Amino acid sequence: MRRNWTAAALSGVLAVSVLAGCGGGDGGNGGDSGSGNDDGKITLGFSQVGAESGWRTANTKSIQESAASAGIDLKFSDAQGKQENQISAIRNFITQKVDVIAFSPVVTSGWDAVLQEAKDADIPVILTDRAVDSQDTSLFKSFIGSDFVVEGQKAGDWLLKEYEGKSEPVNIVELQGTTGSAPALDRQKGFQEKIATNPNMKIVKSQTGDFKRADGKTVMETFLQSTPDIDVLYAHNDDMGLGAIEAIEAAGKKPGTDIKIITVDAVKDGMTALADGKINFIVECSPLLGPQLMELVKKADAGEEIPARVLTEETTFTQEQAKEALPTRQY
Ligand code: GZL
Ligand code: ZN
Repeated sequence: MRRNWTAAALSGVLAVSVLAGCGGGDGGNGGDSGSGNDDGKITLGFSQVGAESGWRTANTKSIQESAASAGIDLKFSDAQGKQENQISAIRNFITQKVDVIAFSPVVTSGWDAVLQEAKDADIPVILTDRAVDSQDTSLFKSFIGSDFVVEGQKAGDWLLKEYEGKSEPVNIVELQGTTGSAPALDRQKGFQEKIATNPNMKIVKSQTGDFKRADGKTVMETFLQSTPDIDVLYAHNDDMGLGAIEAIEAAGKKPGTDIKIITVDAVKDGMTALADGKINFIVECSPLLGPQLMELVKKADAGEEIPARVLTEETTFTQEQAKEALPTRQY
């Protein structure tokens, strides 16, 4: 239900202003009947990346639960990691005349055309979790998500402290997230700029594991076969780190001791491995974006201004902190 009434219209004959409000206000927006439910509820079309990791599962749960508790009618689509599926889902939402569209773009580029179509249909779009590289920021109302460069910097800072005052070479292998995705690009950038300040540190291998546990395992196996002395693994998410741990143990090495491991996310499985000493440090990336997203959706539907950037609160965990946090961990 699009509510972009002006105060004047509201003070008029409500029945007329409701119709006029829907057709009038910002020069006509096709009204609210398009989304097929005139029960006054907001209809939100959400296109999710997929179900590739524990983080994604927790993120989906947060969005679905918070839509329900906000009384928002959620049309949810899972793209199985494919951009073309997200683009067609967004086109479907436009055809269905949903009130608001939100999505987590699997990769940063290739969105301008479909975002322009949503804008032409006067449907506000909110980006969640991952960003796009569109230069035209009028194509979306807001981006709510983490600063992945900062996450990479936090990982790098911990490693610099870990090797402070030591002089031996530090050979690092890196499991990158999905190629072309904002988290993979920026977590790599943030980490690299930090370790560049220590000449002993070198990333000797770097390859994508697509944020998936199975891929993290197979890529780590190739790293172990080709690189005799690996001191550190930096994995862009817990799931790939957990897969790598299986490969490290199969090679007869102790994860967290023979090879120090840093990951990002802090989902339950990662935090458990951290508490067990198999991971050394985790940078949190909160998936619980649902409640804040629904607030933004309500404002966007009402035609209110919303902040262009909403940064998620998140922290970091050592092994000790993981032991304390685990019992009350929501995801
Ligand atoms: C980060 C999110 C990433 C997670 C991965 O906000 O996009 O995608 O770090 C997930 O676990 O697959
Ligand atoms: Zn070494």
